[in-house]
Amino acid sequence: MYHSNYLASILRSTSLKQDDAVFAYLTSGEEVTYTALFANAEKTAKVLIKAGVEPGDRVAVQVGKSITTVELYLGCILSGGVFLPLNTDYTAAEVEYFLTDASPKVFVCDQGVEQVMGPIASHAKVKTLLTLDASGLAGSLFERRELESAGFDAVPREANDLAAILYTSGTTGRSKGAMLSHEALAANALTLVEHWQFSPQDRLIHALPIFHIHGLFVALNITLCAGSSLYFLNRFDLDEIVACLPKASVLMGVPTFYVRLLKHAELTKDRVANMRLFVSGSAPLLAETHQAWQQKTGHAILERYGMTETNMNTSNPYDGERRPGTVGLALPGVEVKITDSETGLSLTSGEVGQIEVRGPNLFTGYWQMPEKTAEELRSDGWFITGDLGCLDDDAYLTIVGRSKDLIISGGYNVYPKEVELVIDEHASVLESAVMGVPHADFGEAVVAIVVAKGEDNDEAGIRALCSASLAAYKRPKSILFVDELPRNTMGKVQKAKLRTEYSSALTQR
Ligand code: MLC
Ligand code: AMP
Repeated sequence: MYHSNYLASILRSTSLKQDDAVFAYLTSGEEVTYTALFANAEKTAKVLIKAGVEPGDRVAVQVGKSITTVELYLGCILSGGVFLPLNTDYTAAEVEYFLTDASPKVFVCDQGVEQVMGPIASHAKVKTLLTLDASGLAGSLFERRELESAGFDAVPREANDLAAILYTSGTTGRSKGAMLSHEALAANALTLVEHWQFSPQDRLIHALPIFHIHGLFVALNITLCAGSSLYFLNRFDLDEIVACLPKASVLMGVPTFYVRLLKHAELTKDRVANMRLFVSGSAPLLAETHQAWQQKTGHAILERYGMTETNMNTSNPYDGERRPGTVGLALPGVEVKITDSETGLSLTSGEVGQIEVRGPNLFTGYWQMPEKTAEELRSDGWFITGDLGCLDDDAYLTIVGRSKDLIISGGYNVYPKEVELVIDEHASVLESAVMGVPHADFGEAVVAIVVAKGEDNDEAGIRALCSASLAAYKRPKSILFVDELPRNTMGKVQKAKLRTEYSSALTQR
C-alpha cells in the first residue's frame, strides 16, 4: 500500500510486522498504536489531497506539538506533499516571509491565530488555510480528518523527490529553505537505527520540538524505522523527563537538557538504571557537562553532529570511546574532510579548517536560491558546512568554531544580521552589533550593542520592536548602549573586540 512512496514505505516497514505495537505513550496516560497512527495519517493525506495538494506541493505547518502534528507530517508524506514545518515561536512577520518564499498550497496554523494568518496566507496565495489547536483535537484539519476513513494508497514518490523543506537562518538575514529528499531522510534514519542500535524494545523520551530536524527527523524517523516507542511530551518539562527515566531507554536532547537535568535533585544512578543511551546534539556539549553527567549517572553522553542541510554527519561510537569535546567519527556512508578556505585543498589531521561533508544524507539545494546553493554545495557533492574543525589521528572530529556568523542558543540558531536589521529599523538607533556571549543555561545568549542617534537610549522601544518582529529566542537577552562600534581599517565592525570588552558585563546581566 505504501511501497511506491520511498520514505513512507521505509518508515512503516518494521511496525507493519508488529500487531498493535505502541508508537507513543502520551502524558495523559493514553497509548497510540502504530495502526492508529498510520490510520490517522492516511485520513490526513486524504484531507490534504482534497485541499488541493499535488505531488511536490508544499504544506506549511505552524502548530503545537501533538500526535496529530506527527500524523500530519506522515499524512503529508503519504499525499506526495513536501512538509514545511515552522517554529511555533515565529511572529506573523516571520511567517509571512516563509509563506511568500515557499508558496505552499496548504498552510496549517494554530486555531488561535487564524484571524492574523488568514490575510497573510491569502496574500501569499495559499490555496487552503487549515487550523489545529495545541491539543491536536480541534480545528478544521482535525474536523475534516474525522470525516475521512482510513485506507489510502500512498502517492508514488521516488528517492530524489522532495519530502521536506526546512528553513535555516541566513547570513544576510534572509532564511534559506533546505530541500530534503525522500532518500536523504530515509538513508540517515536507517544509518542511525543501526549505528545507535535501536530496536522495537526501545522507548525514547521525546521532549524536543518537532519543527526542527533533531526532534522531527532524528528522533521520530529513527523511532518509526525501528518500530520503537516514544514517551511523547508536548513540551520540554524537566519533571516529566525525570519521571520517564525509569521506564525509558533513550533520551535525545540539546546540551541545555543535560545542563538542566544535572541540577535536578532526583537525577540519580538508580533512576537511570534502565537507560541505555543519552544523545546530545545541535549545539556544543561542554566537556565538563559530559564529565559531570558521567559522574552522576554512570553514562557517557553520545554526542553527534548534524545540520538541517545534512541531517547527521558524525557520531561518537555506540560501542567504543565517546570522547568529550568531540563529535565523533563520520557515520557510515558519510565522508568528512577538513579543507583550507582559500584553496579548498584538504588539510592533514590536527590542522583546523572548514568542515566539508558528503553523502546520501545531504540536501539537494536551497529552495529557489541556485547561487547560494552553488556557493556552499560543490558540484562534486561536497558541502561546505560553515563550521570549523579538525580531525585527529583516529578520525574523531572536533568542532572549534564557525566561519558563519551564527549564534546557537539552546539549540536554536540565530543569525546576528537578522536581529541587527530589526534593531536598526528603530528611529532612535544609529547602528547595532548583535553577538553571542556565554550563557550557563543556553550555551550562548543573544546580546545587542547599540549606538543611539541622539541622547536618548530607548531600550523599551527597541525591545518592543524586537517582540513584534522576532521569535522570542532571537531577542537580545541584554542590550548595551555605547558611543561607537570599533571598526577595522576595512570599516567592518570588530565583534571579537566587542566580545572581549563587554562579554563579562553582558554575561552577568
Ligand atoms: C526559550 N527561550 C530561549 C530559548 N528557548 N531563549 C534563547 N534560546 C533558547 N533556546 C526564551 C523563552 O521564549 C523565554 O522568553 C525565555 O527564553 C525562558 O525560556 P525557558 O522557559 O527557559 O524555555 P524552555 O521552554 O524551557 O525551552 C528551552 C529549551 C528549548 C532548551 C527546552 O529552547 C528547546 O527545546 N530547544 C531545542 C531546540 C532544537 O530542537 N534544536 C534543534 C535544531 S536542529 P521570555 O521572553 O518569554 O522570557 C539542529 C541540527 C542538529 O540544530 O544537529 O540537530
Ligand atoms: P541548524 O542550522 O539549526 O541545523 O544547525 C546546525 C549547526 O548546529 C551546525 O552547523 C553546527 O554549527 C551546530 N551543531 C550541531 N551539532 C553540534 C554539536 N554536536 N556540536 C557543536 N555544534 C553543533
